[in-house]
Amino acid sequence: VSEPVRYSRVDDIGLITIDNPPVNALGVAVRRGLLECLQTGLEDDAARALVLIGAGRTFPAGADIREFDQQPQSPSLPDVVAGLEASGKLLIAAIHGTALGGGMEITLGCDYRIAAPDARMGLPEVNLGLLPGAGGTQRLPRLAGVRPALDIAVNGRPVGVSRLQDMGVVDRVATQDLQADALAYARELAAADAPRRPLGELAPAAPDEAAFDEFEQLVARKKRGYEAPAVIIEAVRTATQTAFADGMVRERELFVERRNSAQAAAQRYIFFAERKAGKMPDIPADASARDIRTAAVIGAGTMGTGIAITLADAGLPVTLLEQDSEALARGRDKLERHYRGQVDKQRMNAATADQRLASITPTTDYVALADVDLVIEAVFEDMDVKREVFAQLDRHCRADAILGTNTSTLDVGAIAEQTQRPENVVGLHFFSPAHIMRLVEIVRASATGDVAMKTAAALVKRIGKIGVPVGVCYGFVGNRILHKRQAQAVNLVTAGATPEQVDRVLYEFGMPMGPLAMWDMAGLDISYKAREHVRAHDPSNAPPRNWVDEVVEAGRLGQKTDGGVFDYDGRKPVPSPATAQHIESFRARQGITPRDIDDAEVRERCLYVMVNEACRILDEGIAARPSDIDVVWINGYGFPRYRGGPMHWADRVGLADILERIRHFHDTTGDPDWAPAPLLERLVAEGRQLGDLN
Ligand code: 3H9
Repeated sequence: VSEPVRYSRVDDIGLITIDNPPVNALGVAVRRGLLECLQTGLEDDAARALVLIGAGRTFPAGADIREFDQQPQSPSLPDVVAGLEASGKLLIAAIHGTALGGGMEITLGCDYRIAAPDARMGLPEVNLGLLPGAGGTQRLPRLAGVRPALDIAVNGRPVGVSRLQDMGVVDRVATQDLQADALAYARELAAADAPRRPLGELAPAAPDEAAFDEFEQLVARKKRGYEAPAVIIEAVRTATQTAFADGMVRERELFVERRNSAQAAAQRYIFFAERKAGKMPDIPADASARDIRTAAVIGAGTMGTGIAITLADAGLPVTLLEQDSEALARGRDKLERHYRGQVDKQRMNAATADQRLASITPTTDYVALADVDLVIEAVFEDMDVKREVFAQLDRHCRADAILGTNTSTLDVGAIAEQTQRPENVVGLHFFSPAHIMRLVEIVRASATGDVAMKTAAALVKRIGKIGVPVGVCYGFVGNRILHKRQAQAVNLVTAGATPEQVDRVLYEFGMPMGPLAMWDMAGLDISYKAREHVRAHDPSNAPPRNWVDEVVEAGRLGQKTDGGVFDYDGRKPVPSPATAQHIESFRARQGITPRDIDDAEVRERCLYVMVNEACRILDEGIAARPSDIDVVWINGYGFPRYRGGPMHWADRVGLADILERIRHFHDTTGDPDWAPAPLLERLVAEGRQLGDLN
């Protein structure tokens, strides 16, 4: 077994190398090895200074997150950093890749920092419901000041070398080989008798009330419901008030409290769930993804242009096809507006924007697709239209090209049948706006081949999104569950709740917006048309009429008509007297006397119905594992990450309690949506949890 940390000497400089693939996480073996190698280096009389570097792709990307669910083992990371800081020799960190969390904190225990030009550093603990716990909240403000420390630790986003230099975190940038440059730098510092620089010996950081105020407001506005950000601010404030040793004690207390919190457990869980989501155990390892060098998008509407932007931003040349030149020109306008906006907001320089735009080639001719590797169709959601597109694609595209459809409701298998290559047809369900939302459901029809699935998954990862493989059913995983929740929102109002109450309860639970406001945003007419379609063509499955049908028929379609379920004050939903009228008259005609509905019932009905439907989805094999459903709902619908997703949350509530309420709602409403899912009944009978199926 190779040692995860090793010591060597290059002429007169000692070199400590951390070698723990894939990301040099600071597990217990690394922590022990670090202290041992440090000792060796200190005792090595021929070493005038020591350099600390990571092997492989990165400097340590942080603590080993898996250890947070286990008994802590010594030495702790704060002790390791303290050991480095107390070193009797000059210690230089040589940083490449992503020095994150504990990785960045280790560099703060060193005297000097040299970085590769494309290195990044950050404190992403906040994303795991934690605060930096190895001195980051105490050393960084002392080194860089309160504002940069808050920026890095509260936002949790890694920053690049030029900003790190401005902050005084990075002292020098490597010009050629990092290791060689770091050794030379160490030699230079030793020759100049450069002073050691232990940050822990500095006085408290200068307070910056304006920065504290600003970040407190930011947290209230943008991190609603999350506990860690405010704790990070508190820890940084401590760094301005107390001696270093006391600050470290406080940081430790806060860290242990956070590490043991339900939010941190949920956020850890979802960190690994997102990485597991793309893994498809049923696909043999020898099925390899096809190389994708060029792509095409069919349809230049909102979805199509969003997808084209995403592909172009990932460096793929894109052909964008529309049926006529007017539609194409409108699409082109959208793209231009988007990239101009990026430049205006300083997210991109003009040259990059021009280059991205130039990498999207508009066309109206399918012949232009003769040589593309992958196509994503994003035309109007209508089976006949899609069939026609796929017949064309089949005629013009290479036989081995992968053909994706962005349908959200149609049967991917039926679309695939239009082609001579159903094994190369796959669903790629993006969420709107496609260039922002991270989720893509990768839909596998019965004929979809392993190679198409692997290729789609690789592409989704490459464009920076999270792909979740799902099976074919109406609405796939996300929207199928959504429809059940929306129906409960409507039924709750019919029974006596107000739309405001339903939305408030779900907002307070942590959803970004209530179910009814969300519907107004999407447009009430879309689901209305779907209901009417079933009523006309499949009367035995016809959904009963509801008050939302009447709101739509009165011309209130949502935000786009300045009112739907709610009226709008700008973009803020406010109670609508017109909707109240529709609800009242609907109830009267149905002979329903409204009753008082408490918030607990709203919450239970909207959320437990999701759990029940998710269990059906799992039983049918539409989703591979409960954690995939959590990934879908967090990244596609804004389910609060700190609750870990509906499945993780359900386990915390207790499946037995949930099942009891589901039975109660079934008995009292007779609604088939409340028929207990067999999987849920089995799990409760066996005393197991959804998490056991991951
Ligand atoms: C911390 O440091 C606390 C301290 O302040 C205080 C302590 C007292 N641990 O993401 P990828 C695995 S908190 C364990 O696919 P990429 C990952 O699961 C930590 N495992 O690669 C995956 O495994 P598999 C603060 C980890 O290139 C494999 O590595 N640090 C860890 O897309 C590859 O990962 C963070 O929060 C870890 N820390 O992205 C950083 N990190 O192959 C978390 C990764 O079996 N990590 N793995 O599926 C990241 O953000 C990304 O992994 C990184 C690479 C950007 C580094």
